[in-house]
Amino acid sequence: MTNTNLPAQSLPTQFPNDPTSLEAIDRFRSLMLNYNSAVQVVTTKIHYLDQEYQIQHGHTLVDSLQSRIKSPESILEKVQRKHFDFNFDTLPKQMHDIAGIRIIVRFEDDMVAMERRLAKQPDIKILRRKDYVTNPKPNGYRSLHLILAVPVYLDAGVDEVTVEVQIRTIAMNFWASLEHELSYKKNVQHQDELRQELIAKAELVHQLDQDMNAIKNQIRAQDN
Ligand code: 0O2
Repeated sequence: MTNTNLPAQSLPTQFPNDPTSLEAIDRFRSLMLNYNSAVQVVTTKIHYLDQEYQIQHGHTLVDSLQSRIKSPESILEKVQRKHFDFNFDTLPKQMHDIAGIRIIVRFEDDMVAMERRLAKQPDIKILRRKDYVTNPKPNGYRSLHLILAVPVYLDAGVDEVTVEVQIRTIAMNFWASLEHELSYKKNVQHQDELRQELIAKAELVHQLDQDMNAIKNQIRAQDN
C-alpha cells in the first residue's frame, strides 16, 4: 500500500476550507484518529479470531497482517481522480479506503474462514464485498475486498468508521506486489510485454493456490 507524494501546488482548488487553518487541521486530525482507532479495533479482532482458530484447529489462519492509513497526499490524489466533492462531512461517505487492512493467509479456504468469522462479529457490518477471486480484474489481480463499518466510541458519541479489508493468499500477495511495482514505476522498458507476462503468471498463481488448497485438504483429511 503506497502513498503518492503530490507537490503542494497540486492541491485541489475546490478545497473548501483553508487547509492551513487550525480548525481544518484539527478536523483532519480527529478524522484520522477515528480511522486509526478503527484499524486498531479490527486488527485486535483479527488477532483474537486467529488465536481462537488456532485453539480450535491447531494451526493459524493469518500468515501476516498489514495496515495503513492513507496519507493526506494520497487522499487528495484520489479526491481529484474520482472527482469527489471534498469536505470533511462527505469525505468519509465517499472514500472507504482511508483505513486499510490486508490479511494474508496461506490457502483460499482460509480466506473464506476469515471472512465468515469477520461477518459473525456483532459490532461489524459488511457494507460492500468485491470478490476479485471469482471475478479477477483483466490484469489478473485477485483478492477479496470488504468494506467494513466499525463503531468507534468517542466522547461525543459513537462514530461508524469504514475500513477496507483485503483478504488474499500469500501467492496472490506475491503477484500483486510485483504488479503494483510495475504500475507505479515510470519508464519501465517493455511495459506492455511485462503486463502480458503478469496476466499469464496470475493464472499460474491461481492454479498454484488451488493445488495447494487441495493438497492441504488431503493432508488434513488424514488427521482423524
Ligand atoms: P494502496 O493503498 O496503494 O493499495 P480505486 O482503485 O481505489 O480507484 P476502488 O473501487 O476504491 O477504486 O478500489 P478497489 O478496486 O476496491 O481496490 C483498491 C485497492 O485494491 C488498491 O488500493 C490496491 O491496494 C488494491 N488493488 C486493486 N486493484 C489492483 C490491481 O490491479 N493491482 C494491485 N496490485 N492492487 C490492486 P490503492 O488505492 O491502489 O492504494
